[in-house]
Amino acid sequence: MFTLPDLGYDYDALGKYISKDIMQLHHDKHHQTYVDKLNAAIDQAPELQGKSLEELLGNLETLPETVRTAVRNQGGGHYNHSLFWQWMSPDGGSEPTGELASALTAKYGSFQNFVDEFTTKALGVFGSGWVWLQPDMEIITTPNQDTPINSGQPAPLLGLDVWEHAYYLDYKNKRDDYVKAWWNVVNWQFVQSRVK
Ligand code: MN3
Repeated sequence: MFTLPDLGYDYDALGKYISKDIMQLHHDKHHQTYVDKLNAAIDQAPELQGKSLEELLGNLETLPETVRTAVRNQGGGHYNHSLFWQWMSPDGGSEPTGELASALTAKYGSFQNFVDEFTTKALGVFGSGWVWLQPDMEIITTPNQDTPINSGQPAPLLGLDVWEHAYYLDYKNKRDDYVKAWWNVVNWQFVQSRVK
């Protein structure tokens, strides 16, 4: 059985950047639904019980066809959101330091250039999806709840949810304002902890 992880901070902790209403809806309703539907799919394929989310998502083609799409979508949703809550913090914002800062500067010329490029990719996602910073410092996007580990890529260092449910209550259709605000809550310590 998969379970909904705690946020790790209060619903209103991200203040003016991402409201309590969004955090409650996003965590308690959207994420909970991914967990519930993932568990329902695993119930249909008992041989998958006990497998980790990484094992399931990293081997989608080996799963029974009857549950493959559900695991991809609901399991991906659970995986992505479990990380997403940790990628934000009331103490977030500012810039990374150390090895990560050096790697980003080496790749993009400056931290601001990285932010600009990530933002451009976020605004370029058509419909629902995610933007990721990968360990090789490439920025990639995936549609829906797809996640880099589906396609055998390493786990992302950082990711941003650009589904409308992540911002519509606060920002309506203005994804650009949401992405701009989100940089103020990025938990660079957690991102850095994922650098191997
Ligand atoms: Mn979401």
